Amino acid sequence: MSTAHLPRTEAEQLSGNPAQRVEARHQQGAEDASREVLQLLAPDGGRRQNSTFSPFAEALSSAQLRQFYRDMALARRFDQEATALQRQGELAMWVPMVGQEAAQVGSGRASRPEDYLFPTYREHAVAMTRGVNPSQLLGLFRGVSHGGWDPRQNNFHLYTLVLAAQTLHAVGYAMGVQRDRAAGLTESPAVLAYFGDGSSSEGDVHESMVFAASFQAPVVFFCQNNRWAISVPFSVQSRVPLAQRAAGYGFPGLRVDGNDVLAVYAASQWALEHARSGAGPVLIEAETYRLGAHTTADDPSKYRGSDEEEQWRLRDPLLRLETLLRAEGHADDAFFDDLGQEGDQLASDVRREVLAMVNPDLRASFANVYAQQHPLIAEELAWLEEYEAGFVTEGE
Ligand SMILES: Cc1ncc(C[n+]2csc(CCOP(=O)(O)OP(=O)(O)O)c2C)c(N)n1
Repeated sequence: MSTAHLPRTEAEQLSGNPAQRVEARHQQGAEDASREVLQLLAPDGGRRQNSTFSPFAEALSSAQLRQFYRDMALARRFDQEATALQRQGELAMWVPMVGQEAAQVGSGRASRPEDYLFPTYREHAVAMTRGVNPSQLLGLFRGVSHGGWDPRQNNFHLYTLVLAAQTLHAVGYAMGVQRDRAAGLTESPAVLAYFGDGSSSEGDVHESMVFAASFQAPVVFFCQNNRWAISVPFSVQSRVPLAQRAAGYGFPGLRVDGNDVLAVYAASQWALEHARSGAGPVLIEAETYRLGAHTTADDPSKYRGSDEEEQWRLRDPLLRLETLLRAEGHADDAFFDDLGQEGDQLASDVRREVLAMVNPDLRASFANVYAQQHPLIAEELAWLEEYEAGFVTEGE
């Protein structure tokens, strides 16, 4: 049927372009919902009040506030060094997280040592709050390791490159925790699963949320909405803020200013306590921004404007915490100067440790496939050895 003679609505008459009308509706919706974003530390460095969440932030000591800043500053310095290493050909690729420090440090610091965290591949600052040596994060990107650290040492799982797969692992783990608790084997750990706005479109996220809700699993889904899934903007991933999706599964969703470390910490503490208490899952959407490229193989100027980046630079999570620390007298120039030196020392340690990494013995991979000897593996190993013996070595 042709629509040429159908009566046009008032909105259609105002704007002949359907795409523009949809975009206008989205923007209106986003503006309305933005009033509900939890913020406890405004971009100007001033505190904001919220009856539920402020108590978590107000309980923080001077030392803890300084620790948050230190975590963010060292993670940023580490990230810059890793980018430099990649540019010098020492890493095959790097996944920068500059801009997302508050979302990562606030949530990481809210977790307890007994909690178990499942990252994607950009959670370097979270890893550092859990005590993972930053150099170990680089083995994967240098190509000398399939992982780089022992997840059980810090209850921080290996990076997952298959988007959203770890949300299923996290829920399975949380269901295991639930059973351990029922059997009196553990106290009450919670599970934290990280994923991005693009990953929210994966079926795995939907399945994991259905299972988590059905089984009341003690898991917190933590989405860093950094606005871009490589070159695809958030507006393509969802018609509503992601936090609103939680209602459809039947658990709470919190929408948080992801560049506000106090709000992220408070929301994460609240959510982890909720999960630990047996009340079931929570979804946190931390609204933040990836200031750099998706990876060092990507050029964001091809798909987004520098004006957008500039707007987000004004919301830098480090600057606003620095303003608070100085205004409330928690830190002075000496603190920031010392931290600068500590960052340079960290960067030089990381560089030294990365350059000293040795290539793994390929044979070790064959030893880890099955718990016991398997004829197929033995056959493949024999083939490899014969193949390598076929090369003439230098000097022969
Ligand atoms: C299952 C799967 N599909 C596609 C990809 C390719 N891919 C890698 S990163 C990425 C975008 C991810 O965006 P988001 O989840 O928002 O996380 P971000 O990288 O922005 O932190 C895509 C599509 C992948 N790694 N895994």
